[in-house]
Amino acid sequence: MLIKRRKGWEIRESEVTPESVFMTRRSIVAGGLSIAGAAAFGIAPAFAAADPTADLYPAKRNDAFKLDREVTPEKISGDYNNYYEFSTSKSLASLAANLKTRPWSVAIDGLVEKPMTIAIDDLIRKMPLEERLYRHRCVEAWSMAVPWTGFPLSKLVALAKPTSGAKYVVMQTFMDRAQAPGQKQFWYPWPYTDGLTMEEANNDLAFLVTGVYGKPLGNQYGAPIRLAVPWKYGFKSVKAITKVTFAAERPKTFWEGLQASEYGFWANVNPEVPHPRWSQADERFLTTGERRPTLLFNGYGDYVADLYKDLKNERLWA
Ligand SMILES: Nc1nc2c(c(=O)[nH]1)N[C@H]1C(S)=C(S)[C@@H](COP(=O)(O)O)O[C@H]1N2
Ligand SMILES: [Mo]
Repeated sequence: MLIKRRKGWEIRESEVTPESVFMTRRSIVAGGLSIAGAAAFGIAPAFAAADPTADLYPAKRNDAFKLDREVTPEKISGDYNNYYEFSTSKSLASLAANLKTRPWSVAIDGLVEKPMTIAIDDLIRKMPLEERLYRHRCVEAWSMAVPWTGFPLSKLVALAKPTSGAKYVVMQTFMDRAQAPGQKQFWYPWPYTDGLTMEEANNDLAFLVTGVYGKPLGNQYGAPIRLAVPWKYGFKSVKAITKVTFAAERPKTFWEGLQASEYGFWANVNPEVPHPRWSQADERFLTTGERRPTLLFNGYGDYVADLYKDLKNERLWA
């Protein structure tokens, strides 16, 4: 039997969702703007139109999470990223745009009732998506504020059904040297790995992100799924997660593997504890360059301070 299948470019515009993507496709057709060029301007490249979950965005905003500043414009946050798999420079969106984010699956293993591998679109559709305005503070002192869309990490923990021996949740980024040129640099301890205690993972603030600015997540932000733990320095927020492992032991993280004296497991934001090579007293807004005093736990102490009250002997701040 002959089945007439429409080619990708034959899809009617009305079937393609977000307006910005539609606009981008048109300007590509009309103006010959390249995909890499579009990505460099922080615009979703044309093939993002194929995101199978695009209909879920924008999700309803959860108003419990308030900002004390303006949202950072997408043009700025989308062209100033840390993603060492692609580059150690910040302007890497056009490189990250090359990552194939479908098909994609997330393996859940370790100390769980039943290990599983779940296709990303099945996972996203199982979860209650919401939008949250979060601050983000990099250990390098720059900061931004963005509207993430996603779901609480605690919902993934519940899906995974960890056994009582599980004390940590470990998250790992994809590993593919052919797609991620940075991974050819063998002196980095790839794959990128970080983790949280079970209590941290179940805290309401710990958020798995699948979208931003009311659209599916752009590759430079860590598509198709990344973590956001806004009371910690940004390096804890693992991008492009392919594996979530429940473990009895504290994991060795990517940054500990590189430089344990400077980047520890806890990495909670604290203005009074300097990085060995610079002060953490201020943060610098990406939008304006304005400096402001850093807040303890990046301003999220009401949510998380209790997690640490019995951990006085731990190096909680770096
Ligand atoms: N896999 C991976 N995840 C990562 C990083 C990285 O290099 N690789 N950089 C981290 C750092 S240092 C920060 S500040 C944030 C940056 O997130 P953003 O680019 O969305 O602002 O991602 C974090 N997650
Ligand atoms: Mo960072």
